[in-house]
Amino acid sequence: MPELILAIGNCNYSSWSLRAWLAIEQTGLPFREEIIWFDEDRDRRQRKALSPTGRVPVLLHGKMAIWDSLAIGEYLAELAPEAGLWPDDRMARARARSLCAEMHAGFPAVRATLPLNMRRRMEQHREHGTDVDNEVRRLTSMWTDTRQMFGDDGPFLFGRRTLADAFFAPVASRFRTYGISLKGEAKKWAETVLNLPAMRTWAERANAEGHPNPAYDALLLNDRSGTGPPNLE
Ligand SMILES: N[C@@H](CCC(=O)N[C@@H](CS)C(=O)NCC(=O)O)C(=O)O
Repeated sequence: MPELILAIGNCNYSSWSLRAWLAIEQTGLPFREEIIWFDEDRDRRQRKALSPTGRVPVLLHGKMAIWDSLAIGEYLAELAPEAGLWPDDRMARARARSLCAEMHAGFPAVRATLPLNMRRRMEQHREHGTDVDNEVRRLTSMWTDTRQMFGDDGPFLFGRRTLADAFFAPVASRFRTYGISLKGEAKKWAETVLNLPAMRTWAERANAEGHPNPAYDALLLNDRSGTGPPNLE
């Protein structure tokens, strides 16, 4: 099989890279990483050379480029069916796909207001606004309902670990960063995912990698004056 290469951005800021990385890590397949630092590639030149959208993540496999986290997840699920990236049960699988699709297409307020910043924590409490609050309610109720309906066999959304956990893992990290507290099943799930060895590894890398983005870091200081590069969700 040709080598798998996953191009990603900064561990600290790139939530979509984290989703694809968790998925490929779950497959156990050997892969190589190509890191493209956002601050060193402001005009997207390196990313455009690899990815038709100029965005990461992109998975390179032989002559193929597979871009966009959802397509990457589907490709990896086909490449390594034994890894169980999707649940085995058809109804559970349909629900997992709905959840991933909703995450992929939705939650604009959380994405815009609470960007991933794994190594930082809010310095003082602040209200995030109605749109964020509504999305937080939707996220926590979907995690809770899914755990209650499908979570009997383990601590993840569908019991054992699937792509759905990878898709929401960056949200659990955002909630920790921005001081959004959780209860019950949602809290237990978030703790499970944040303590996954793979998540800890990614967080350690985020701590060590440098390449700070002052505009994003300023959001943690209640200073909203900075403007970050586009779409660093
Ligand atoms: N829908 C894409 C989103 C990819 C995306 O927006 N990636 C961000 C980093 S997390 C990016 O490359 N931003 C840089 C840019 O837009 O120039 C996916 O699911 O992979």
